[in-house]
Amino acid sequence: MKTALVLNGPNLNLLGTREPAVYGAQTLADVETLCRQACATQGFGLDFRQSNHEGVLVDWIQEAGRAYAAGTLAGVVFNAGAYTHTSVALHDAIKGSGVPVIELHISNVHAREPFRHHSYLSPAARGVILGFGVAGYALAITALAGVTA
Ligand code: CA2
Repeated sequence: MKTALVLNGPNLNLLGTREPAVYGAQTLADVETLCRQACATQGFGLDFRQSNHEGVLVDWIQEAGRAYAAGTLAGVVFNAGAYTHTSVALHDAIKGSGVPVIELHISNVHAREPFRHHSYLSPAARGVILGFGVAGYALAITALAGVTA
């Protein structure tokens, strides 16, 4: 059974505690449950992680590249949070890893402040899903099932 790695970046540990109008009322634990169900449907195991630290996220993408090359990982669903809009390091990590990454955003970043309109991740990502609330995580896992090398 292959694994889907779901990575969450800075402040996503606060999901469900503030800004429900933007991000909804579900917590990150709820999102993990939703992802587990979507993975079961696709025949994937789930590895679900969150970090507030850019370097940790870089390490996890590099680790994902090794697991993908070994054939144990289907790919990565990545909500990089605000690092989406700032991080050349995450762009480079995704490109260098060779692992298919689906960029995911809960909100429609293009309908928000201009500083959220640019993503350093999108050019390195296999695809992007945004604006569907936390349901987007399940959509991204379904999309991973259709991703081939
Ligand atoms: O829409 C998304 O998923 C974002 O990646 C969320 C990031 C934001 O910086 C991106 O522009 C879009 C922010 C995540 C912070 O989440 C919070 C949730 C509840 C309370 C406070 C922050």
